[in-house]
Amino acid sequence: MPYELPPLPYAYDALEPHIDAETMRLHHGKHHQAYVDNLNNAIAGTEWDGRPLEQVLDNLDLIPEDKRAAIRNNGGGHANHSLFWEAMSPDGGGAPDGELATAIADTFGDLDELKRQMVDAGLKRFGSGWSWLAHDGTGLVVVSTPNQDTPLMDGHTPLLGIDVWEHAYYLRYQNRRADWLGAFWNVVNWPRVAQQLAAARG
Ligand code: MN3
Repeated sequence: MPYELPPLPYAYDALEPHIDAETMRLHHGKHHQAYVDNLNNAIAGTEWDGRPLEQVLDNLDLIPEDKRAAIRNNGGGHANHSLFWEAMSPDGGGAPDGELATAIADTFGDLDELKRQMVDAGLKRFGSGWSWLAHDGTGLVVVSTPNQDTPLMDGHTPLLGIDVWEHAYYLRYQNRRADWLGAFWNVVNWPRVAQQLAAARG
């Protein structure tokens, strides 16, 4: 069973004006599709074909060396974008509640400090990568990863990732990554982030 591009859970123009429809169309339909296709091509014929992606990405050292880089980059790309689409919503923004709000307050003091740390992590990521809120097994952490690396590769649970590849923002924001990182909070889907936290805590 090959990996598949998940349908976008809203229309391409649903996140306007914060993310433009053309960016969404290319990002989902071309970039993410390419990660899926390249992952399927790389993993075909290995014992890892069809395994849960989280399991593959947490065991990269066991992948045949000639396939490892392609599976790392494209498997990571598939996992990262699958969560990214769900972690945004046309009804997003605002503030989290419940256990997620409590965890953020306990770890960061308040939501503004979490945002500040994630924006900072995204701005400091040289080149392409992601800014993350993750659960490391004991609590919440903000980290950034290069390329399509994911906290899954460290056995951690990604709760929320912001894509800072230029393809995520360049059409609307050009070189202004800080503007993209600021606008993102208008579409963040906190209930979906809370689901990830609940899963991480088992
Ligand atoms: Mn991307």
